[in-house]
Amino acid sequence: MYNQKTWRHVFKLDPNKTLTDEQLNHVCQSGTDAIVVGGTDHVTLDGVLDLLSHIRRFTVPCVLEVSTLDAVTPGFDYYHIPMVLNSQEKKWMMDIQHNAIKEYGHMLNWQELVAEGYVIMNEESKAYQLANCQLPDYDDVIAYAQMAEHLFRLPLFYLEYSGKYGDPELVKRVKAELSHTQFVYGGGITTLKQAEEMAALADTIVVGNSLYTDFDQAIETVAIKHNE
Ligand code: 1GP
Repeated sequence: MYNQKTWRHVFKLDPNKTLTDEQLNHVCQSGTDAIVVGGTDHVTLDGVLDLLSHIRRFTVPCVLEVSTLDAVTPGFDYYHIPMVLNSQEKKWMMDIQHNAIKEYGHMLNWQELVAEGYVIMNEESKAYQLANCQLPDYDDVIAYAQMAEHLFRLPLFYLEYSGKYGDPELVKRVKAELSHTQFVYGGGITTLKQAEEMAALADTIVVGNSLYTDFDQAIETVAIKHNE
């Protein structure tokens, strides 16, 4: 198994969005540490399988971020299970996961499951709206990070600004709270400069949407790894 703790740069591919085969090859061979498959809208088993079969031709580690049970399939290296800490509904923190374990627990390889403490900061994002989130202030976020590290001892804490570039000051404050829990930042990274700024503060950065809006610039963000 791969050591996720060392991952610095990750691309997230959305099964509901399209890249050409050539672009997908490029993503897989870019030198990124891993590819996460995940999305919010219209995530189907066919879409997930299409991406998986493409990515699996390469050696890059591949993770499914589980958003709907209907689109879960074997074959990924890891399965990230979001627990939305700032959702106002218990179901996004606990019940969906509980139902999944009840139904599939007998066939799961527990080593492949990784719980992510998720805090969604962009009110405009689909994930924020779907999970009926409440916008935390900075002290709230710090307390969530402390819960992830000290109370739940979660492997991952994910500060999710999906579609919006976050506040480096907050990212810095969160990082100061996390040492065992891996700190993942994602949201609005479109340029190498932004990638460098956030990678200097978080353990792992995630680049998603910009692959679909400015592919070449998105690929350039992998250069954070060469400069270290
Ligand atoms: C989304 O955190 C990731 O889940 C990346 O965000 O799509 O804004 O790059 P962007």
